[in-house]
Amino acid sequence: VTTLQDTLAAQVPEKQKALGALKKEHGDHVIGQVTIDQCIGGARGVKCMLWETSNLDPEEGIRFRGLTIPECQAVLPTYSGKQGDGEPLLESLIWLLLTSEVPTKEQVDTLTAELHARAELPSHVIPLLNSLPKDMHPMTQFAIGLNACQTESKFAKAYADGVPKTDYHLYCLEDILSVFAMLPEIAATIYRNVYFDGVVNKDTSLDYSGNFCRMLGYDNPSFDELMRLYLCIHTDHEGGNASAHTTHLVGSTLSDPFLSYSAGLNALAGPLHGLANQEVLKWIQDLKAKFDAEGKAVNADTITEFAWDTLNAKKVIPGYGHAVLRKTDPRYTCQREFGLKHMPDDELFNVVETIYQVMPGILKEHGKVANPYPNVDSHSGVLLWHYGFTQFQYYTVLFGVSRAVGGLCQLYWDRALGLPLERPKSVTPEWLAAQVAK
Ligand code: NMX
Ligand code: MLT
Repeated sequence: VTTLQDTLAAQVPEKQKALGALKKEHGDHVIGQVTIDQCIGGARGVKCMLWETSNLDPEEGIRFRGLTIPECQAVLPTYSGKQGDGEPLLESLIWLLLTSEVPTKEQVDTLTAELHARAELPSHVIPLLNSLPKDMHPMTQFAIGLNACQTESKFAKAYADGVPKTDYHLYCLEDILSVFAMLPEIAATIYRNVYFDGVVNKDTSLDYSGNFCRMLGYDNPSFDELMRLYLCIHTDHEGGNASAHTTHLVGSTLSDPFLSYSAGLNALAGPLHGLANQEVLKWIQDLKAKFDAEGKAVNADTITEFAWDTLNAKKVIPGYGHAVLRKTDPRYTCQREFGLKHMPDDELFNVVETIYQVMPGILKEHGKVANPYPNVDSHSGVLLWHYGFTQFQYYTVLFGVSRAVGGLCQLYWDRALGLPLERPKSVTPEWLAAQVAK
């Protein structure tokens, strides 16, 4: 079986050569322009970052190394080993994002074994997590836990030992695999500490996601499948999203992968980004509480009333809108399909369906949003809730376990391709005014 390391070793020189030639021959080719709107408005649409692992089309949504989500579901190895029978394994997506190749089940099994073998946390980490206040947000605990694992960074040690920059990617790969391997136990320890007895049980005869479910305390094959789907679809969303961009930016200083992705987690913890999945569940619970108290049903009319209350209070509808997408997020669609298959009669699943029927019309009438359709976060929480995973303050941690894969597979290529420190130019308001006055 060809290992992940061998596959990458064969690819790196070719890619270095191709990128070097493109830069040398066409380095001054213009690929865009920047308006004052974009400069003030969060750099929407400004093309200034190289991203290997995925690309986001506003209409079609995400492609992982050229494959849509349904294509990944059709070709990537699953737990049973049969293509298309169940959800892809996260390990198969790691392989695809790193190498751009669809792995065999045998290759995926070697990666599963390697991740299990790397999973042991440094001895100071569990005591540290146990010492944190239970009311500290799980995302804060998660970033602390990962930062604390940085003592194990082979990249940081190699840099301190003076290895040549041409070898950085070898140590980066060591670290990113270790980060993937360590995240489930950090995440599960936080979940078990905050909501239960603190005990984390493992089953390493299972794949990455299945073992993670056991650590969290769930033993249900249908929930394992949900976790596989969940972890695959949240991995990557091209480079500009705040968590991936942060990881890339911090990594560009040659901060190691542990520190770089901890920074990415802090970006993910914002309510306009990953925390939106928590906010969606809170919104639905608040909606239900309000109309239960008034003796009214949750239906299209009451949802419409509640949505306008939210908008008139100058708050956002969580789970709707997107900086790039202009259609329903395919990550929403595949979760909806999972719900139709596994829980068609679930109460909250049907509330989300009704929200989907009315919300785009409301947001169009409101007239401000560029995209009135749902994003990934609009659906993820109710699927978890169905299995009894109701602690919605924790939901973003699951997103964080997954996003490590996109952010860090790219970080590997950042180092392999020798990408430089990221340092765009800022301008003052006076400079902008002077441009217009010219
Ligand atoms: N509800 C109400 N207003 C909205 C919404 C929404 N869901 N989405 C955008 N707007 C407003 C936005 O705040 C802005 O208002 P203003 O002019 O007063 O500043 C206006 O519409 C134009 O914004 P857009 O250009 O449509 O969106 P932008 O690219 O700036 O922001 C989001 C994208 C995702 C931050 C925004 O749509 C949003 O806040 N959505 C709700 C939070 C959410 O679901 N985030 C999760 C995104 C996915 N993820 O996992 O990261
Ligand atoms: C993501 O998955 O990162 C979000 O959809 C936000 C984004 O792409 O900007």
